[in-house]
Amino acid sequence: MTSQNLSGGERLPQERRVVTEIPGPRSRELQERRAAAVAPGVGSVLPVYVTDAGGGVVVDADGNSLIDFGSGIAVTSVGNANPRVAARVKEQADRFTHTCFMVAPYESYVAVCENLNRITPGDHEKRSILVNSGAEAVENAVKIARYATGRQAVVVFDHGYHGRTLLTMTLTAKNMPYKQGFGPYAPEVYRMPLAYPFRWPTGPENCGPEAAAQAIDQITKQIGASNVAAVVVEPIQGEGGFIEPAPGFLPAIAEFCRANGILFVADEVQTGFARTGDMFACEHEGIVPDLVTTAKGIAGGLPLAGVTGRADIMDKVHGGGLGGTYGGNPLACEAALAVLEEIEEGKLTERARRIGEIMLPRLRALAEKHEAIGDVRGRGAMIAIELVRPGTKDPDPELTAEIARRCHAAGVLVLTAGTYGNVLRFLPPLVIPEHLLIEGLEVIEEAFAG
Ligand code: PLZ
Repeated sequence: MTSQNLSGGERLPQERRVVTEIPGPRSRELQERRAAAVAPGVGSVLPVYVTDAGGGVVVDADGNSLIDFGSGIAVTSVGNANPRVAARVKEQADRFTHTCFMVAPYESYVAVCENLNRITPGDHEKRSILVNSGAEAVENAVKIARYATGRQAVVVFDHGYHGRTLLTMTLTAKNMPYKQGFGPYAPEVYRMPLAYPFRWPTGPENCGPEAAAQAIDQITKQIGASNVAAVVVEPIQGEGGFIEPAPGFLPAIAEFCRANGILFVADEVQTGFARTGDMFACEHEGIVPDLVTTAKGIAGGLPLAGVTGRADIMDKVHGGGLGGTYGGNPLACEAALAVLEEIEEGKLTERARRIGEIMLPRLRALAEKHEAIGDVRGRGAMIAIELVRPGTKDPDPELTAEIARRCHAAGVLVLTAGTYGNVLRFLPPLVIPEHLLIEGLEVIEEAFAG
């Protein structure tokens, strides 16, 4: 193929094309093969088997071309198989694929860390480490915070998601499917109320200050501030249902942390790299975290993640205390350098904002027509609607699954989320052509019409 210099958008027709049932016969055949080989504990939102993807579409083995409103869970923000990413990875693969940075280092790892130190919030001196997954990043952030503070307790929030390893599963709020049967969980993890505007008992206006006061009171009374190493929080809860904490909540928590020697860890794994219309979601309320965890959108689909933090904290850990065989793999680092160029040159924060400006008004208009839509929220290209039983705030996960099914059948790949499974979330690639974004919205509107 001569796809080297063509973007996915030019290489693949940017169209929704449904030529079989979804999943079609070829995908169903592969699904049968999979059932005999792959453990069923690993799920798939939509078992169409992918053969190609780029721009705003995912193409399957039956020749269907789906509009991508998922980006592989907020990963392929610069487009799938982005040509600059693909070229850099190919070029690197021809030179060397691995040395292990802990054995013999290479420049691209350093360059990725320099970039992370430059673009994460705050202009203080920073250091970074690279690892393989979001969970590993969060796990390392906790290790570093405990080391630097000499304290043990970690505070997390309702509706939080931080990964599937033993520690990060413990940090994660939701039992099914993440925790059920996988205990016992790690000790010294404490969960606090989150400022969830749509579900705050006294209304969204009071939510930020009240939730912060409750959380701070509980931390003080139940744990003791001086025992807390870190507060770990997603600036917008991802798997928890794209909950934007009410204004004032995060700044109040950050301020409390600062006053009590607690490290504020922003888990920007899902929200990072231009997704929300800022490079990092923390910037929205001017928060400067002590540590930031990143992954997903950082490397266009190559497995890479990072922890970036204040130099005085990061410098404390003894040499050899952090690492891993593949952390900062050279292919992934080259991909990340290409992604950062694409984001900055392509002004993708602006693209993300534009996506939000198109989606939010249309979804709000849809909510006017359908009582089942209780809330429309999100920032930039991280947008969700929460579904409830009409006239109540009771979650409606069945309708949510049904709407997702209708979208899938019509060739739009949407994801669900939420503690109650009643949130439809939209994470289009930031490079999605506008006509596909609008067509995807039309399909969602039709799915609600029945
Ligand atoms: N922190 C905020 O969103 C990953 C999980 C999908 P990994 N979210 C997608 C699933 O069901 O496993 C995530 C996140 C936030 C951490 C993580 C973990 O990142 O790269 O999946 O380990």
